[in-house]
Amino acid sequence: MVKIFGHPFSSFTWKALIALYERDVAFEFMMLDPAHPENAEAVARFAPTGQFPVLVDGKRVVIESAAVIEYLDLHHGSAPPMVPADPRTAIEARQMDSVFDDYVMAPLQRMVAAVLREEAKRDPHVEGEVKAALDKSYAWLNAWMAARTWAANDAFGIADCAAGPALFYAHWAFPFPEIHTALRAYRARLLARPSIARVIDEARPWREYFPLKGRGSPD
Ligand SMILES: N[C@@H](CCC(=O)N[C@@H](CS)C(=O)NCC(=O)O)C(=O)O
Repeated sequence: MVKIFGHPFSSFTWKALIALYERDVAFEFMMLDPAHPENAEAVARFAPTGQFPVLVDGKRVVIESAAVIEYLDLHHGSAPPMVPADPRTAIEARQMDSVFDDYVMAPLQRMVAAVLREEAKRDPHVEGEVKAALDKSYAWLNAWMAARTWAANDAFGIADCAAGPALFYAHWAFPFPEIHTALRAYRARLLARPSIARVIDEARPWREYFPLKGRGSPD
């Protein structure tokens, strides 16, 4: 059985878990928390900076959420792949996966890191820069989603696995403007998808630890 190292409240762990649930793959969850220091030690060896999720399948170790999803497509589960088999079609799936990781999750992670820093060392420019970056991403994504149900290729796939956690947390911390109706509707569709509803539910016990929790509403 594959092992997944991660934490139930971590956005990139969600991304891998959503693919596991979509493809109905059995797995053992290797919790990264103070009660399991051996798991953190393993991840520190596996990944360059100890980031997660990490998948271990026998002797094979796969790091990076997108690579984990592509590995599952090839080796586990019988559902349609999260990255289309045709490389021409796969371009849009990978493009949109990167858009959510790089232009939604990355600025949000920057903001989280900024507020976790001790007050005297905080950079006062981060909030404005993050908000400006997210405003651009939200406007672009709202236009992109205007005529779409899912983010790429008219089918649920890797881009939606990335979008679920990215848009869940981003809207919680920096709510989408009311006028972005297509983006709001897409987030609602993502939250209603059973695989995504499941990761959201599993993460409920840790909600109070979200450092940006006071700004908006998660649901
Ligand atoms: N590019 C990585 C990003 C992974 C990532 O940022 N993981 C976060 C958890 S959501 C993490 O490991 N945070 C702990 C740390 O940075 O030390 C991926 O796609 O897997």
